[in-house]
Amino acid sequence: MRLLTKLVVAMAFLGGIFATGVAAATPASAHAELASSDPAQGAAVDALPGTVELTFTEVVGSPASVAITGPGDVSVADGDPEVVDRVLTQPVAADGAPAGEYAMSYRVTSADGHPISGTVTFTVGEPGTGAANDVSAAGGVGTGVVAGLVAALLAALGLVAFGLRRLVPRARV
Ligand SMILES: [Cu+2]
Repeated sequence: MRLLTKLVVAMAFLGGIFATGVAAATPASAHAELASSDPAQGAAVDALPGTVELTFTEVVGSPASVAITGPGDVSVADGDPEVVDRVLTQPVAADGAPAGEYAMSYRVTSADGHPISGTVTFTVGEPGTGAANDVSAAGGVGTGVVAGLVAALLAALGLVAFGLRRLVPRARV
């Protein structure tokens, strides 16, 4: 009977961890998030494009701003961004821009009035660095949640196994 009780407690524990993980993975609010960008996060492009685009999961609006900085803190955003529906377009002063790492730091207003912001980084004119394959920052949140869930489940299973190992020899005696 004690074994059964412990198993029930273990199952409830596992269920609790699973429910917590699902709750954490569900978006807490409905405001817009960055869906994609051009250049993409971690991309390596041959040359700085004349415009950059940021596409969001929902309609966004003003106030909106984008700062694009490159090597030596050079600023290449040229004028104000244009926001149409879910897409923000920012003109870029690309002529003579140096090669290297660039960061696009955006700030837009979600349909519910909340400001949202973030940074997309990419590399200009340095092919062969392997940076094009690095999309970890864009997709990292979902992967992190899954990894956390798996780790929690493994830990819980370890506790159950530990409990069974302690119980089973006693039951055989
Ligand atoms: Cu919101």
